[in-house]
Amino acid sequence: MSDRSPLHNARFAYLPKTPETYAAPVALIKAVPTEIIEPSYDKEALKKIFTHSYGKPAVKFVAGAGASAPRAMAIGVLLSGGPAPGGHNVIAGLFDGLKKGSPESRLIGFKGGPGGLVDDKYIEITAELVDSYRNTGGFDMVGSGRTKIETPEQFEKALANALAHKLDALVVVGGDDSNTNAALLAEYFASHGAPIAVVGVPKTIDGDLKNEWIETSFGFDTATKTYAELIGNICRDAPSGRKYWHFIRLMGRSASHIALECALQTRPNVALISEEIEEKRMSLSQIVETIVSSVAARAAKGENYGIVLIPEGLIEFVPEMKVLIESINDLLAHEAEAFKALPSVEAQKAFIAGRLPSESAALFNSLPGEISAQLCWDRDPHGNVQVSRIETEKLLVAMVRTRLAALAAEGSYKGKFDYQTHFMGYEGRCAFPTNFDADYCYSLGFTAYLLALYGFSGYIASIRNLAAPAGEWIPGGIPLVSMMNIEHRHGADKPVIRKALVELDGKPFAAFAAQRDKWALSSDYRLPGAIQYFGPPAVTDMPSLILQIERS
Ligand code: FBP
Repeated sequence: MSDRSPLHNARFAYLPKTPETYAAPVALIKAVPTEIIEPSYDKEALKKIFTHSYGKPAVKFVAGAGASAPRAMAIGVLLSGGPAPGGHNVIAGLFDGLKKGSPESRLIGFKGGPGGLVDDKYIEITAELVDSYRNTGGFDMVGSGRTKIETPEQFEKALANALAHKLDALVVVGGDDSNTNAALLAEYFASHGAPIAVVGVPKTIDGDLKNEWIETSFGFDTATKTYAELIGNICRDAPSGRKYWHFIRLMGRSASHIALECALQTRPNVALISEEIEEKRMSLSQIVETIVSSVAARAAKGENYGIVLIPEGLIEFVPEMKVLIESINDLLAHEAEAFKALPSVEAQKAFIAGRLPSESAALFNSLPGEISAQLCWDRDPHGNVQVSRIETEKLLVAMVRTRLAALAAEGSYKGKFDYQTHFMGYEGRCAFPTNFDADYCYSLGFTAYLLALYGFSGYIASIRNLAAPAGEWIPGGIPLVSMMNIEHRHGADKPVIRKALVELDGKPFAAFAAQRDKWALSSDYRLPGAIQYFGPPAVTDMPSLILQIERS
């Protein structure tokens, strides 16, 4: 790509800010073990599975003479799952750390995610390659994939390939499922006496890989700022044209952090939060009623326009839909062959409907045809329904229209309802990382290198104090097993990293809940504008509102 945009070229020159400690030579950065952190759930079961990784301490990196002299190392890195802005900077930070430790060190990139490790598809990562990706979005330097390493053969091949490359460490950049894989690989390598550290890096735009130690996953900042800019623009279009309600579905496979952040950024008339809907056991009709009451109240003021934000994962949090989806998942898992052999979508829908319990069948048959078809589409390799392909915004529009027509017939609604639907997801996953994500990712990569150098296997890189300037960030790592619990997946109990959902008693949700009734009627939207990369830090470097509120 020679004809690059001026911004693209300018981003190459950006020097990520890092914790102050990282300015020192590697030999003057030491690892200090701190407290033992245990998982919050299923301790006994996890202790039995992770005999090599359980009960280890957190670690932080501080200035001081290190115990391990930096040496020439070989590290493998792979990017896993959906792209998130900043992935290339993780590789840049890891590469620079390795070379700073010893110019003889090597970095191998496994192509296309975990599948690349199993099938031994790799590239040698050179300085020239890294330089052509610094501070840019995307995962295309080595590619990504969603292969789950689960069969004994896959584990054997992963180990054999890591040994053949004489790796000292493997760095897995991924979300909850991929880091679960990293924890299992670390345990497998250790139980086979292989001296290869496996280190995770917290990635996902969904923001659901977090806890006290992982303050945010990388990519969330850039993705939400990208969506918030677009939503802000629509918020300006709505009162300009005064004729549409905009139903905007936002990515986030399960948790509603993206929808919540965008709501805080833009102040829409309605923002649905899946976790609240589940907790209150709200039915689809009750959700529709929430939207309709804002539509009707605004129509009474002559404002036949507005903004509704819908988290992508909503559908799985509505109790009756959750039961339906689980029943379909079971059916598809057990009757996959018969289902796949059917000649048409209509035949597939009839097959499903005929085998569902009666209440779920009635709901399934009442859904608009395209939604019931989307619910039958293939699951991802981790068994999840692909919510990014289910057009919940269209389902809600159809139900809102029906309800408004009924109210109009009764004479209690006199407005005019017209709409536009939007889905925002892929637009934000490969954007040029914000300064925050560029800095954070580079520092995560460097931290992953230090964890590898000191042999902290089964750890995930952690950087704390993120609401402060980068120089004050606190780098370190925590054992992956401390984030795990046991969940029932594909008919069996499995150790997995627990997804961090929106906490309804947390400060960000409280900040939203305190304002939303006002926003339902108001047209005083907040306009975040486009991401800025150059300029005053108050404009360029502020982290997400959720992070700021949580750490305030
Ligand atoms: P990760 O959990 O791997 O980060 O991916 C998250 C995500 O971006 C979700 O928000 C979305 O539902 C999903 O990926 C879409 O996946 P795909 O890229 O396979 O369409």
